[in-house]
Amino acid sequence: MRKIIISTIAAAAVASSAFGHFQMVYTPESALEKGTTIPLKIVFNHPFADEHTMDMGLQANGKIKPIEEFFVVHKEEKTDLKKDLKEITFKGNSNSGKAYETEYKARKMGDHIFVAVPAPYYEKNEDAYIQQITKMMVNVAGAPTDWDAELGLKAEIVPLTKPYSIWAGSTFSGIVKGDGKPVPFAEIEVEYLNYDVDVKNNKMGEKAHFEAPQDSFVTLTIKADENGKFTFGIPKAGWWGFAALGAGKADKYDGKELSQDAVIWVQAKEMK
Ligand SMILES: [Cu+2]
Repeated sequence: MRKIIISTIAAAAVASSAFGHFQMVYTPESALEKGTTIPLKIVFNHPFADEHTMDMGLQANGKIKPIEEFFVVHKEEKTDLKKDLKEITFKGNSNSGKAYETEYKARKMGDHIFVAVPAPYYEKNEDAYIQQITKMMVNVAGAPTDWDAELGLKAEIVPLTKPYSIWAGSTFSGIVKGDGKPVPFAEIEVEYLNYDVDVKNNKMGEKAHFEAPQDSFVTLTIKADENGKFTFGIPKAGWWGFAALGAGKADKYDGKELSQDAVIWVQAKEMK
């Protein structure tokens, strides 16, 4: 019991150092009618307020480290996509950041799970690193194949709800895992992608969709239960990001504190 109390406090300490950062792996549409080529943007920002776009892989010495891994899993087969990535500058509403893009031929029916493992990012304000291991998936033609797979990532949210078929007003559930083990009482930040993404020009739209009535609504915080499981009610259609802070075991990098987070993106649709 004592151990649990200590780890809860430790998680809270990490939370304040990594507030509202979200690694995005973005494509406009996750539930595709048929096979097609889709754009993918890998951007590290704050999706609700869009007040800061981070340079992915920024180190304490000011250098940029390239992304560590980017791959897709389809019918249990892993395909490397890192070699296809192009470096881009992505323009947010207050600054620009170093990011990546590619296109992917989502031809085969079923689920295509994208995984990005960025190099740790140095957050100067907190003198600490953040590494957000991120999952996003698309489905072609409706038949499920891989969506609930556990991929054995160092930090991972395993979905219990199909991330591409969620009605607005329903819920999303998942299990937070670190090195394959559930993370009890994991702290999870939840943010809404509050702007359109201009995939042609690699920039955020200028108009926010919703306003936060108070600061605590910008980055919502929920906690997993004792088995690492959580459920969140999705109020509106669009993309929602979940970041389980410090879910991974690694807590040091380059002689500094590291928060190794598990991120997943889900897309809800309006009933109409
Ligand atoms: Cu930031």
